[in-house]
Amino acid sequence: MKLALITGITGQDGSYLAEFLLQKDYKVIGLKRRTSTNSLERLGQCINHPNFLLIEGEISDSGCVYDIVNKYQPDEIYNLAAQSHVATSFEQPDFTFQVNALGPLYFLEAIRRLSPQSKFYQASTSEMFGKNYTESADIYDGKTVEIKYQNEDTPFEPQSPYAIAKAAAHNLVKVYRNAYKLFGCCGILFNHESERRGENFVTRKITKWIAEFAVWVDRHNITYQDLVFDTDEVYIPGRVSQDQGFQFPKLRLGNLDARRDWGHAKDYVEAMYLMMQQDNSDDYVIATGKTYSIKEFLNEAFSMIDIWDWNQYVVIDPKFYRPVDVEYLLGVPLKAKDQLQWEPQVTFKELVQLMVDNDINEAQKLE
Ligand code: NAP
Ligand code: G4F
Repeated sequence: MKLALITGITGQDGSYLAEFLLQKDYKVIGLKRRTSTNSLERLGQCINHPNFLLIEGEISDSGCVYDIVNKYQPDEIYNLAAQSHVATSFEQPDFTFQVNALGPLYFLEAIRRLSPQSKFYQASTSEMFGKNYTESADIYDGKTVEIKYQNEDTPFEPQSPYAIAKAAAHNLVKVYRNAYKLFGCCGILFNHESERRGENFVTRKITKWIAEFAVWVDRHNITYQDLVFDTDEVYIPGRVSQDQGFQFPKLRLGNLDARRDWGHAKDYVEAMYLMMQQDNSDDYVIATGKTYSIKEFLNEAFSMIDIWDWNQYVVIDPKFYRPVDVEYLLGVPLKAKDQLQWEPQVTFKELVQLMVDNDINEAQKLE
């Protein structure tokens, strides 16, 4: 039985990867940091599994990382723990760097010194490309069409403390791979979402708002045509506007023009596993090959509750703009397709539908 250590076990990817590896008959050790409240919501399917062990640890504490690697000598280490919110990294750059860059370094050192047979996976990110992309031209219907994309050969030009820290970790893995012949691979994953996505990432923020709004409309037995629009709220006319029950705050967002390549997290954790089963370690872009703007995500998500013009439900709030943003991401995962036989299964439309349906179910359970 193979032993895998997963850091970031309480996160979106950690929980899906743990389920995936348990199904493959691994023994899985999940590392969580100490928190004062329970953060095990995503681990419902693992927590009582006989081959699952939850341990406590902090990846920005070198001694802690050394002890864990030394004690368990895992066959595979998946380092998914991170301060993963790009906007937060502008507010907390020091903390972000400690967790996202030094954390992986401590694992690499621990492996080199204490457990050199352990394979290491690092959660790299498309954010490392920053504002950079590769351009090529193709002929379609006799016309020249410009294509902009990122793949393993596109140089990084990171635009945030988050991306700089991730790029540092990415390069460290390369150095340890070359210098010490460790098995260290990096998945350059483009955005991936799910029903378990954190609620302050844009997709989940949108689907959760839509679900709660749809349930609110339903509970008041009204139609969208009955509603009145204020600057910040939507409300039911003829009712006392100060009464919270009859008004609903609009959805507040920042930059709607940025484009992302969004896939489903379940597909992406399978790619992590496949990278670790190769004879030689390498880096792979994991993406869908399609890009959509936040506006297009809004179109799709609002259409699922039969709203075709969402403009009057959304407020642009400068608070959600970043000092600099990554405007364009479209990954070409050809290397993963050729070498790992990996392809994404869930389409953009299916992803949005899964998230909206899940959030409507959740909202209906609320009082
Ligand atoms: P997530 O849901 O935010 O999960 C992050 C995990 O890291 C959580 O379990 C968190 O614990 C843990 N963590 C944070 N700081 C820690 C620390 N100091 N010590 C130990 N654990 C710590 O992120 P995700 O979406 O699953 O992403 C997984 C990894 O992939 C991250 O490294 C992220 O940067 C990277 N990535 C994500 C995407 C994406 O689109 N999802 C794309 C590319 C790369 P708490 O629950 O206690 O906060
Ligand atoms: O959902 P986001 O916060 O994801 P972002 O910044 O792309 O980062 C995610 O994907 C990365 C992979 O490329 C991961 F490495 C990272 O860990 C994380 O999982 O923002 C997406 C876009 C941005 O352009 C942002 O400016 O949505 C825009 N946006 C507009 N309004 C918003 C909002 N983002 C958030 N979080 N909240 C808003 O209200």
